[in-house]
Amino acid sequence: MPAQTEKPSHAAESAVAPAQRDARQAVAAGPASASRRALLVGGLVAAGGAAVVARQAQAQTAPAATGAGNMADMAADPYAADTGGMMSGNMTMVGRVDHARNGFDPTAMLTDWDTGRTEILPDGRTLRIFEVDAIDMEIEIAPGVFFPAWTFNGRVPGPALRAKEGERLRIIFRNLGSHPHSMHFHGIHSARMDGITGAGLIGPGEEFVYEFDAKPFGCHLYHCHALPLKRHMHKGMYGLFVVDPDPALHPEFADVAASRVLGSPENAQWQELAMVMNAFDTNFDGANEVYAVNTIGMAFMNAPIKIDKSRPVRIYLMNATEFDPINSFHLHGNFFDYFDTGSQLVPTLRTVDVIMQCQAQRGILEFSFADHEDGLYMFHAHQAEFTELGWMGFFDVSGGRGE
Ligand SMILES: [Cu+2]
Repeated sequence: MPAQTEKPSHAAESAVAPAQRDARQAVAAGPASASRRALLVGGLVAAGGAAVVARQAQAQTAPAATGAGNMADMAADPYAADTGGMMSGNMTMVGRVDHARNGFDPTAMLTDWDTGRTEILPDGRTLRIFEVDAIDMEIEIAPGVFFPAWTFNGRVPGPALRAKEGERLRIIFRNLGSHPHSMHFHGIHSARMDGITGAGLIGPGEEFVYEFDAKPFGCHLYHCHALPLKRHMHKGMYGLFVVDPDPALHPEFADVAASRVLGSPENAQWQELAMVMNAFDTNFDGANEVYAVNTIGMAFMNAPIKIDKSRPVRIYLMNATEFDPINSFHLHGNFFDYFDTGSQLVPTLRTVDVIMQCQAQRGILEFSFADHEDGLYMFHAHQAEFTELGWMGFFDVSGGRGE
């Protein structure tokens, strides 16, 4: 396996956008504790033209809460800067990421389930087949901030795979990247299918077929298990793996189970969203500079998620953040029920406004805005630093179907 160090390499150096390099040099002498905040804000200032000029356009369309501050006038460390007008605007990212160039859009990812293709096995069971390729790709994670990612199917997070309890799953994995990779599924499978060395970890140009039964139902994680693990993880090699419960196997909660089966009539009333909390260490110092849901910092500030308040909301939430021990999800103006791991049909927590997830933890959130006024309802990590570095968004709640 090619050696990869945790120190910045020449390859990593060259992959960092010029603006980032300039910013890093500017803050190189500063205290380590200030570096990642300074780097990001400094980087955005150094990105210059596009980011700063775009603020004008954004201010015309962004919700009032994001009102533009004068980022260009800020010192490298925002906490050392004059705080006049810094309530929110100065801490947000300005400009827009080019989703078309990336080839994926965080908004589209919310509902873009990959259900593969199916065949019927001789015993009558469904065989569900997914195809996943590991691909090296540079992606734009914040306006003007580029990151040399390793991806599953050219997107970060990887495809949100979705199956039904009891199906046989076959995942055809091809490594088109430059390093050894694997797919390690959290769930139940044989040792031969574990995605570790000798069990489906493959080199560039190789292919492996993982096969196992879809169980238990719930909201699971898959990720690459090549070493060094934290590097492969944070490079973008993770995704949601959702197994819908089979209502026939859960007669006491058949209605609840049916509501989770993608494509069922009971499921149709729900607004289901796939959200992966993630972050990026853009200067390879072992700390993150950009935080997000579905990769793009502040994506859902720029494009609030439309919610029809007559229909309940269900979020499949996962924490794929490396380097920081925990991440969290906080909802404004509302409370939600939480199903830890999603592998049960009654909530493990009821009526909560914040849920915390450590690395690799995941679960299902359910809530409704049925009795609320229309408006923009914020959600974000409750680690304020994560919020300011990109992990913040709005639900745009309005009238309901037909209004
Ligand atoms: Cu990998």
